[in-house]
Amino acid sequence: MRPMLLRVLSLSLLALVPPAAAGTLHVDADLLTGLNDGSTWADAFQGPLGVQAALAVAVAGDELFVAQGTYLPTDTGSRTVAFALKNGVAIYGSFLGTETSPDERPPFGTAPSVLSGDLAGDDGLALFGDNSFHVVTTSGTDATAVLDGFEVRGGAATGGGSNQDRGGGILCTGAVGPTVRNCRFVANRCTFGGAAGYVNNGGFPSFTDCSFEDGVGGSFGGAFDIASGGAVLYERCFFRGNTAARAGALEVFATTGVVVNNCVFTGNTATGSGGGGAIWMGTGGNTRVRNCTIVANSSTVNAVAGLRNQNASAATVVNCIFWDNAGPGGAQDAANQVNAATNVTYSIVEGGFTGTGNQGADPLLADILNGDLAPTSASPALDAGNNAEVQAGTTLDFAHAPRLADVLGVADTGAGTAPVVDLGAYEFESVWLGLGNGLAGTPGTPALVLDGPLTALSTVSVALANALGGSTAFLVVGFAQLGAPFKGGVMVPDIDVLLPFATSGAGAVDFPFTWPAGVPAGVATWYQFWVQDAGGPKGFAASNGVKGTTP
Ligand SMILES: [Ca+2]
Ligand SMILES: [Ca+2]
Ligand SMILES: [Ca+2]
Repeated sequence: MRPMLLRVLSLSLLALVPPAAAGTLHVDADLLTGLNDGSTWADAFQGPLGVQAALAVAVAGDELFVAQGTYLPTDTGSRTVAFALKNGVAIYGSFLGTETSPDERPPFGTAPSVLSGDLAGDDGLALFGDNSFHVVTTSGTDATAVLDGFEVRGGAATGGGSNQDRGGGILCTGAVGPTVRNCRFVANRCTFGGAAGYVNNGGFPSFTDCSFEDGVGGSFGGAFDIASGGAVLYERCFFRGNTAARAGALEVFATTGVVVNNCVFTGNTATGSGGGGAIWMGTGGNTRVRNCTIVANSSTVNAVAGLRNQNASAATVVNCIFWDNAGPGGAQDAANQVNAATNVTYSIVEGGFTGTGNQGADPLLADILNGDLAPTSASPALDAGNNAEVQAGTTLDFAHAPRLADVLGVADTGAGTAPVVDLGAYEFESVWLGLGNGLAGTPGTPALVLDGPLTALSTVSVALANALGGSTAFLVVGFAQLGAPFKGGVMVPDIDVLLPFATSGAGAVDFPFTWPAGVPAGVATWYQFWVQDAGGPKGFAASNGVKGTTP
């Protein structure tokens, strides 16, 4: 190719490329070689200021891939500088530094990327005078501003300027709504409210699979203080070890639309007369607390150590567990769990509580002392919730197991059609779980029950009932869950094995088989019968799906 032609070609190619094309910007705090331009892992932005260097050039559509290591907002010592989220920019952390997609990252916590406000690196128990007022700020952001996979620590909102006394971890002032996932906010502090985060004036950030730990919250909200905010969402979040005068973990003040779903609150403390060891909500609003486990929180002055509601008249609490929350002197009566003004239904409250579906019985959690708050097989929380109050779109529980699962041997005492939701953040993980999705035929909906311990060479009994008599029923077995539309219903198993059976005159199929030896623990299989039945929408009826998991 002649030089002139090459030059013309190059110019024309340049004209086709936008000046700042969307792409991936790599960051690696510990890298010492390469071009420091973010183009690849080998040429990643380097050093503790690498995230800020990448953010400075990031445009909408960009993704930041940030390797493990500790990152600071500034090296000038200025406490007012923060990591400012940007619309259209997703910041992914906790890479090993070789991956090509966020999905390839190791489990969160394996290789943490830390956004630290401890500018002098000297925190210990007392040295916070150098720390950033806020670690993360969100001015002007919507849901396209994403923070995913970071530890956010060391924010110290202890200043006297505007908002400098609130939101040590993340500040959400105004109608901002960033998306925060897989983040661990730890050891943040403030003097006014919201050690991990402060939300006001219509802010609607969402937090999914996040934890808020060891926050020192000043007056209001050891983890979060929401004041006149919007539809803030906490989904599968963990609040532990936070402290404030009012609202040990979460304060919701004069705010409409907050949803707290599938969350765990434990070891939080309110130290003032406002109480609310885990949660305080007040002054209007319609906060919905759903499927939360609120256990072993405390209040040292006010009586209410679990959830205190002061005039949040439209707030509701459903499918929750309140247990071992301790008021002054360690008292653990009903009044120490939730105050009487609160609308609580389908929940376990220690000491009992007036409301439909409520129970006062011990939830029989696995090991409260050591922090295992999942229910055990005898727990009254199993299949005892109200399906109508399961948050729309929720498919997973706190532990990422199916949120709706039927414990086959346990009576459904809650409201709704099986599978009925359990109380608390965890759905019980039985060897056999019913997953619903039956499809009615001529006699109604076929019912499938599998039983047996799923140990080596044990017997598994398979029992189909309420199918069309004298027909053919296909047992579908899968090594994964499909959950796809099929013949007017839902095919639950991914189809790996298909076995035809003749149904009895009464519409039953019963057979045992021997579970093989050598199957490791935690292996799941899915089962469902599809029955030839002209009474079904497309010539078939289906049983509920069943999931078996080896112990
Ligand atoms: Ca410090
Ligand atoms: Ca259940
Ligand atoms: Ca059941």
